Amino acid sequence: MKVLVLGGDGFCGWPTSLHLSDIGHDVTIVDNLSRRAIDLELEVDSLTPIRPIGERIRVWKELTGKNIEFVNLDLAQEYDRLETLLINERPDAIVHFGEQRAAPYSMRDTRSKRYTVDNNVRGAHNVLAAIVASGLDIALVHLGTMGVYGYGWSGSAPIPEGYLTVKVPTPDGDIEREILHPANPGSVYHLTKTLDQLLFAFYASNDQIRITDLHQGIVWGTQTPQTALDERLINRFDYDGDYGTVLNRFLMQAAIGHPLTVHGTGGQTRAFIHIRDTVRCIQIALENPPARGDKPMVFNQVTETHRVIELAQLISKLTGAEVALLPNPRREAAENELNVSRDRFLALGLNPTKLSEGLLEEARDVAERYRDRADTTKIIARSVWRQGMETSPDLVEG
Ligand code: NAD
Ligand code: USQ
Repeated sequence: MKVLVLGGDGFCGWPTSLHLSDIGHDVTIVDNLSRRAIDLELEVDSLTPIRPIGERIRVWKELTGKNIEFVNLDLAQEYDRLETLLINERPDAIVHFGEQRAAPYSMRDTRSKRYTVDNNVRGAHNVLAAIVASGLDIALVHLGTMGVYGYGWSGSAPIPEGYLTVKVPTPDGDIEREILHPANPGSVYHLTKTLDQLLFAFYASNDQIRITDLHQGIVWGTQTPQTALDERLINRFDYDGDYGTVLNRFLMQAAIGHPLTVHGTGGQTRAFIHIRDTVRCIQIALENPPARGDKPMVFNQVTETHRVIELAQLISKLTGAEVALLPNPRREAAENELNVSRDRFLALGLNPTKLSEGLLEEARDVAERYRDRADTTKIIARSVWRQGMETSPDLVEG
């Protein structure tokens, strides 16, 4: 299958590109390298030493004989080039990772809010419009987020995969309707994913585009079998206050002897998935597209749920790290339950990597190994959801 991987230089996109290439697909990465530019803007670097995209692709070819093409293109700004690319390349499928994905970055200031909306919503719409303009039957797999559902809705009932069946009272009695699960985003970034959902619903209905939206939980881990082949293929590992996600941050903090930065009480329950399972899920989604005319197919791409404080305690037990309870810079429920349906991927053969299996390997082979590359001034999350919520750096530094 010919596959375009949009955002294929990023944390999820790079290992997915290698995995798809490894199993025989013809992969072209499309990326404007904006994530690398944001590292420069934030004056921070991946904990792991990631190589330039050209070198990554050359090394992959040297080691495996397999070719990956790269196109430097801005999905949000360069519509005409995108349309021409689809017409020339005639891909069977597109996997769309190419969005600004950090909630804290999206809440930093007015500029980053506007950038996140412009980049993500325009990019997603350009992809859809270009598929229609190409006249080709290209299946689209998009990376959404568990955060579209929010964290206060379901109580003990599991969050369904995308859609809810509701009863609407009418004078003639109740009628049943299937609707998109109500959106409840917790950041401007998460808001863009809820807007994407409406774009997908429209284009699936109006133009019969085959669309799969993967509501992924927080990805942890770094390496896949392919990125581990050579250090020059290593995946990125974000640990800074904007892009670092909670579990990888805790692993890195433990490795350098920094207290684990729990926001609030740590009663927030979130969904998690290992990067090795992300790439398998993308493969499964590509192999099982919806039919033309179907509504967007939604999968909840998660394998486990945990409270933040439980993760901190687990890592503290493994490593002896201290746990620090910090004022929460975000506006989010202090505690929540999270019960998620995730039957589809399991039914299609996903065999998940458990936290209990992957954690030690990650701590030893990545966090410990590259600990000297850490810049400790970048650890505390400084982006606040509202004025006055600043985390005092004195609590953990000095
Ligand atoms: P990332 O920032 O590491 O990668 C995104 C890539 O897209 C980067 O290489 C970036 O340069 C590129 N990009 C961004 N805007 C672009 C544009 N306008 N044109 C071309 N390229 C562009 O992020 P990631 O962690 O790999 O996440 C990938 C996708 O998965 C995102 O859509 C994210 O919302 C989703 N997701 C990620 C996680 C996670 O924990 N990392 C969890 C759930 C969902
Ligand atoms: N948290 C801490 N301490 C930290 C960092 C985070 O307690 O040092 C808490 C946060 O306050 C939050 C939870 O951990 O309650 C998760 O934060 P996160 O930064 O790990 O994840 P989040 O901001 O939700 O975003 C990440 C990805 C995003 C993806 C999302 C999936 O960056 O792209 O969409 O996970 S989900 O959370 O399921 O919506």
